Amino acid sequence: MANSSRAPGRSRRLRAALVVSAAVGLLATAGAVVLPGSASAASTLGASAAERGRYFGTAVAVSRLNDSAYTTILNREFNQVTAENEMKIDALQPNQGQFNYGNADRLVQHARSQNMLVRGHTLAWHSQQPGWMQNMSGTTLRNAMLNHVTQVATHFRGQIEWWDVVNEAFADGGSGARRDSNLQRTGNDWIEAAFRAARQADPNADLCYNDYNIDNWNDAKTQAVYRMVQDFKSRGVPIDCVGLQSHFTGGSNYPSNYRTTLSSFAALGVDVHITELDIRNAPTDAYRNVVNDCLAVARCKGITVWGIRDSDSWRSSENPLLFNGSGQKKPAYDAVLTALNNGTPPPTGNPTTPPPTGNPTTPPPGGGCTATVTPGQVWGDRYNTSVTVSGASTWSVVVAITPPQRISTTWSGSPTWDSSGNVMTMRSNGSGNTFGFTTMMNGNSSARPQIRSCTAG
Ligand code: 9MR
Repeated sequence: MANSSRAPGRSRRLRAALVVSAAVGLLATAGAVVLPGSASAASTLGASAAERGRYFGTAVAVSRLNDSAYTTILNREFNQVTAENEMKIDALQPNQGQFNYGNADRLVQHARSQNMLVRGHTLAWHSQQPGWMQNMSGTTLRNAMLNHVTQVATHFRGQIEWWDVVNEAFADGGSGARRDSNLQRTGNDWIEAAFRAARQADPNADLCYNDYNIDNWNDAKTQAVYRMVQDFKSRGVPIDCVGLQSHFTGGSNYPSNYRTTLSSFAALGVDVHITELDIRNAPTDAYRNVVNDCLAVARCKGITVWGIRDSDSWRSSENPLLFNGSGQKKPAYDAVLTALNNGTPPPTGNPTTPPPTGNPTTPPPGGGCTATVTPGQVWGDRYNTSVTVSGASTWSVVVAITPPQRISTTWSGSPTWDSSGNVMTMRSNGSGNTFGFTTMMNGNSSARPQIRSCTAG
């Protein structure tokens, strides 16, 4: 997440609520209400990931949104999307100074309508540059790149959870060097310049460096990216996350030290994301391992597969995805869902005994319902709470949080917030009479949520 210079803004809280609404929608679809901290078996990838504080997403080709079989799976299973090509430089600025946001905006609209989070991909890259940019060099190119970063991040401000600010800037092989490119030739500081411009344009988006073949901890390329992130953190360059593309296709396999790689990056103080996962022939073991590795690392925020059906894949002949060309779930799908469902929330600290139930319920006179708090699981940095309403089938419950604690995730209700972000009104949404939420302690481990009111109707 953000470094200390960033205010946890309203848009971030709204996006947190989006994660949850996605889970709610998915749970509602599945006809299940899942209590936090309890054994559960969500029936979709997104719902199961959300229960574990993660997202499960996919790359989307906007043209396929017209394919109802595709969109049905997308909307049912996933709570995060990445534009496969529509937010790349050539798509967004085909002619210098002429921006074309149509397809990208369509995806963002679709995501918002489905309460999905959006990963922006990608602001600066040596590939898929429009012709006019390919022909540039030196200061002219540097300025054009920074202008692109600024314009695009500004256009999407408030709608993008994470930006892949820079993509694939390191060379393959054993050199550990930067990849040669027109951008690299503008000076070694082009990457940090791009991150600074992105932060300025959209202070609430998390900013990621994204690359492939950085999965094996022993690879020179992995080590080189690690050293760059370490350097950025030490000098205050605004970087929040590292994306491991994890294309285990075309010759690169899932490495047994993958979890070490995830946790080593995380130990630098950045989140990690698995951003473009696909695995040749979709072996169940490798897919299961990736999920288990992510769940084992607290800062692994989620997994994005690079397409929905095998027929949608950039490497369709390798059948690397979770659904076959007919849209049916493959064994790898079942392996992933089971691994998610079996996963416990990440070990961010020693689980502690939940505080006594107490009696935090305060139904106001005439409210027409009663809200009863049940404390849930507690970790080092956060805890779950569930609230059960009795006496009404439609209701709104007002919950107050003591700052600096903050609710990061909710489920099985529709939340709105007051301007301070400390008071949440949760309304029933057809998911049953129990809703839940996760509260980040932010240094205050003793305060617990207070129910202010329960109102029927
Ligand atoms: O899947 C994308 C494919 O449709 C494009 O033709 C290709 C062009 O470079 O990019 C593919 O996506 C890439 C992603 O943007 C960055 N990491 C590697 C992905 C697979 O090539």
